[in-house]
Parts: sequence; C-alpha cells; structure tokens
Amino acid sequence: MASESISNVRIAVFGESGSGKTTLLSTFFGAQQTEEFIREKQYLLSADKKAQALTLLANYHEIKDEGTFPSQTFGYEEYNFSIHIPGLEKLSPALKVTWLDYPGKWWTQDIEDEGEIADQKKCFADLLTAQVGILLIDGAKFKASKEKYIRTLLDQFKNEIKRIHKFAESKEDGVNISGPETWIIALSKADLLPDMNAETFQTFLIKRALVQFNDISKVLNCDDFGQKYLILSSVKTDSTGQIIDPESVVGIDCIAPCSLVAALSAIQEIFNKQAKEPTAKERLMHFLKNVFYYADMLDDFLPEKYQYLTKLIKKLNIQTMIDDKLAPLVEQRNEYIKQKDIVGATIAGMLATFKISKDKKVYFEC
Ligand SMILES: Nc1nc2c(ncn2[C@@H]2O[C@H](COP(=O)(O)OP(=O)(O)OP(=O)(O)O)[C@@H](O)[C@H]2O)c(=O)[nH]1
Ligand SMILES: [Mg+2]
Repeated sequence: MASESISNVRIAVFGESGSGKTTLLSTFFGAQQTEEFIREKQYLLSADKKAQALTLLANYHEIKDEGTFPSQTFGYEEYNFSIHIPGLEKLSPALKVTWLDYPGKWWTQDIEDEGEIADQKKCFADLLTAQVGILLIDGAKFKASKEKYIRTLLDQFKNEIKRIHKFAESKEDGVNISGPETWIIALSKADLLPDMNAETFQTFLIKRALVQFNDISKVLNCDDFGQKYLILSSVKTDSTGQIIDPESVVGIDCIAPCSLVAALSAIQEIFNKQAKEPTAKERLMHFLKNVFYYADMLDDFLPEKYQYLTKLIKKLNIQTMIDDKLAPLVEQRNEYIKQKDIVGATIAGMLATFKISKDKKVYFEC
C-alpha cells in the first residue's frame, strides 16, 4: 500500500539552459552533508545511487574548492535522496526527495536525435508526476534585463507547459497524470542581487508580470501559481562570473522543507476542491475540521502520488507544527530524536528549517 511506503516529495525544477539547475542540485546534495549542516539541522541527505552521489559530490567540490561550475547537461536524470537523522541511520528514512534534472536547451532547441527524443518523452512524463514544480528565474538575466526578461521567460515557460500537456494528452495508455499541483518561483544566482529578498522579489514580479502570471495559472489550472517564492544561490560571484565566496549559500537548505510544506498544502487544496462536490461534501466538512483525525480517509481521496505523504500526516499534526514558533519546533525535534522517532524528528527538523527561511525572507508566500 502506498501509504506504508516511505514518503516521497518529487520536485520538478523548470529552468532554461544556464539558469543554474545542475549547480543547485550539486550544492543541494553537497551542502547538506557537511558536518556543519548536520550539527545545526540534525538531519542529512544521502543519495540512493552511488554513481549519482559521486557525480554530485565531484561537482560540489569543483564549485567550492576549484571555482568551476558543472558543464551543460545533455541528458535527463532522476535523482533520489533520503533524509537521515544522525544517530538513527539504522532506521529506514521517513522522507525521500526526488529531483528531476534535464537539459534546459529543450526549452529552446528542437531535437532530432531519436535517443534524445525518447529521453525527453520520459522526462515529460516524469515531470508530470511531481507534486512540486520549481520555476527558476535566472538572477543574472533578471539583473540585466528585469521585466523584459521576466515576461519573455514566463511566455516561454507557458509554451513549455503546453507542450508537456500536449504530450500527456497524446499518450496512448491514457494514464491520467496532471502536472505539479503546487509551484514555487525561485530566483537563482540571488548573490548577484544582494538587496533582494523573497518578498521584494515577489512584489517586483507581481507588479511587472501580472498578466503572464494569470495566463500561466490558467494553463496550469493552478490558482497556487505565483503564491510561493524562494531565493537561491550556490556561491557568490562577481559580475564577471568569477567565484568570490565559495562558502556563501542562500536558500539551499530550504528547498526540501518548502517543497514538503508546499506538497502538504496541496493536499489541503485537493480536499478544498473536492469539498465543492456535493457527494463528498459532508464527509469532507468533517475532514477539514480535523484533517489529522480523519487521516485514514486520505488515501481514498488523494491521487496516488500524494498517498506517499499520508504517512507523515497520519503521524503528526503538521498544520499546528507549521504555525509553531521556532523554539518549540527545535525542542520537539530534539525530543523525537531522543525517542528514536524518525518520522517526528524528520518533520520537526524540516519545519524548523522552513521557519528560519521564512523569518529570514529567503522564502515568502502570499
Ligand atoms: N552568481 C552565480 N552564478 C551561478 C550560480 N549557479 C550557477 N551559476 C552560473 O550559471 C551557469 C550555469 O549553471 P548550470 O547549473 O550549469 O545551469 P543549468 O540550468 O543546469 O543549465 P543546462 O544544463 O544547460 O540546462 C554556471 O556555469 C555559472 O556560471 C550561483 O549560485 N551564483
Ligand atoms: Mg544542467
């Protein structure tokens, strides 16, 4: 049964070539295994496939120690990570994170190679199974051309989504897959815009590109698009692209927590929508009053990809924890670790990081 499996947040990162996807992925993995990170956050990441771990770590060390960035990506790959709690490594992890990385040139270039076409099809199908989409706005281009770049990028993104949907509709096996139900708009290379935080980023975008946002919401059939913002940076460079501070990172630790929270809030949204259906209304009114008490009903309502998260919801009152202050969350996390409760420790640790990022305005939601 899906709900007995390990919870899995699947993240589809959308960004044109050069927007910083692979650098982010490599830093996401590399930075979340450092001693300093583990000591502070009390969790760490491992990659399920050794070869992927080696590639990402090599990329990470090249960025941090040698000041060189990964080369352009030419193939699609799915990366699976597990979240571990120090001292509880023998227990099976409570949460996995899947990250889909693909060549950004697919946004702008036609491909003819048969192998690559097959790769792209597989990628499109997988992107639609993600619960969370992250749209990357390239900080370097944003800095250079501001609204002109934003509008062009959003139009390009809309076309990309239409293309993916067209692909899904044309699938012969009739698999009913819908794209990510929740979206985070992320500014990559945020080190180039040191005065910008997630809130000012949001204000800028909404003021300058509201029409594009509304269009995309319609295409995605997702009211949530344009509600969540994140600023990200893997290093600090000067304006010529030379790394001047390899240790400086922004928002990398928030990617998994804010994706988890976004996926959980998407579950609430699915229920809200279903509550409008007369047949399900009565049950759902009860459910919505106390999502956790009625958690056993979750699997009957949710698309399969969300059922992987119900184990977390069944365990804890996440909404209360999301609203909690930082100190009680950290205390709860430490208590769960003592009790060897890996689900509790994982969620509390993620939410504590989410809270810090929100307070620092690395993450912002409307
Ligand atoms: N200032 C700054 N520059 C960055 C950062 N991350 C990436 N870059 C720059 O952006 C370039 C492209 O980064 P990639 O991670 O390869 O971009 P990508 O989206 O994977 O590109 P494709 O593989 O072609 O799709 C790097 O070579 C760097 O020059 C960052 O955090 N800060
Ligand atoms: Mg890449």
